[in-house]
Amino acid sequence: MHLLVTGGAGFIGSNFVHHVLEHTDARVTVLDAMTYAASPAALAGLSQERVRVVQGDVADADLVSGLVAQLTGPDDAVVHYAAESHNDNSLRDPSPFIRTNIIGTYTLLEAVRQHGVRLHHISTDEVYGDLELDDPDKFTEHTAYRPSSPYSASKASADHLVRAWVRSFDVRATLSNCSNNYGPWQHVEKFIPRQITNVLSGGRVKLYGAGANVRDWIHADDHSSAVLCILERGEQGQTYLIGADGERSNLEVVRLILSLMGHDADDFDHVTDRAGHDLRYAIDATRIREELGWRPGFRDFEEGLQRTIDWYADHRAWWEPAKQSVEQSYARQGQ
Ligand code: NAD
Ligand code: TDX
Repeated sequence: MHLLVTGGAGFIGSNFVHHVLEHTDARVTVLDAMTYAASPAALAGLSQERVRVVQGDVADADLVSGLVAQLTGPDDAVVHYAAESHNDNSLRDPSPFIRTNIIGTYTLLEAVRQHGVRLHHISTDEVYGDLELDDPDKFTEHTAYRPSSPYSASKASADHLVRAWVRSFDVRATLSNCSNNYGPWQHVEKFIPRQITNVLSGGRVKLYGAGANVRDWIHADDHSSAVLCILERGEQGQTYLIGADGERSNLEVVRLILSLMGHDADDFDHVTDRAGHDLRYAIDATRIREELGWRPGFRDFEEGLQRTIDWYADHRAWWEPAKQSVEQSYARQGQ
């Protein structure tokens, strides 16, 4: 098997590359534009016989077509992670989100259509908008799309394009919408790494608004195992929601991080809330569990968080160069 993994130098894409190397005998080509969010270090030391890294833009039609044309085996596939991924950035400047997330996905769809190659498209639970805190129903594969931010609207657009290419052009594709990931190599702009590295660098923990917003946390390793499971056993044209029943309010997460790091759990700042801030995400992962037999490996969020804290404490040289400019940018927004 030969996989083309777009965005394979990012937080989740690089985790998937490691997962594939450990659990299959596949070869991997990574296509990544190496934006500010990429971590080439996350791919360092991997077998050069099995992993090739190509720096380039997923919206570059000639480049993408040439790479997709190399996927000639029956099980070969494109796994499409490449995206602009941070909501706060999409509120400051939506344009790269439109280009990468929408035009990039369109470019890839045209290439897999031309060459008859299978695609797995990586999406997010944010396409479904948000839930009330007391809503008994979680997101399912049948929930209507209701995205709130430029980021989630661009991901929703991409999902619609994939489904249209499946129906109109018989493109072989599967989709997955996953909940919030945490783990090693996540950029310090994101919630959990931001707070951990604030504590590690002597800064203050920053909670948007009152912190009542709920996210459904899953370890990136479990996202990767779910995607491989879909590649191996998923039904063409089908969508699978990926989640691990990890709902926590942001306030709970902040208090837990502070406690695990030996600080007073109330030693944080409330800062300006995010515009249009989604209240709650929650995934019902019944389909992937029952139809494909997938199960998450991480059962204890506290243990996964402790391991993540230890990882950031051990990898200062990786995150420190980005930390100051990220915090300056947040400070300009009162966050
Ligand atoms: P990330 O920002 O850490 O990584 C994105 C990667 O894509 C980077 O390596 C970047 O260089 C690359 N990239 C950006 N623009 C590109 C372009 N034009 N061409 C080629 N490569 C480009 O993001 P992530 O958190 O790893 O998310 C990966 C995917 O998973 C995204 O599609 C995201 O929407 C989805 N997702 C993320 C989460 C989460 O919690 N982080 C949850 C569900 C779904
Ligand atoms: O400093 C912060 N303080 C804070 O309270 C930051 C950066 C965030 N927050 C809040 C906002 C959210 O309610 O924490 C929550 C999580 O924020 P993010 O890490 O920015 O994630 P979110 O906006 O939920 O989106 C994430 O999950 C879905 C990923 O970034 C997306 O790529 C994915 O699609």
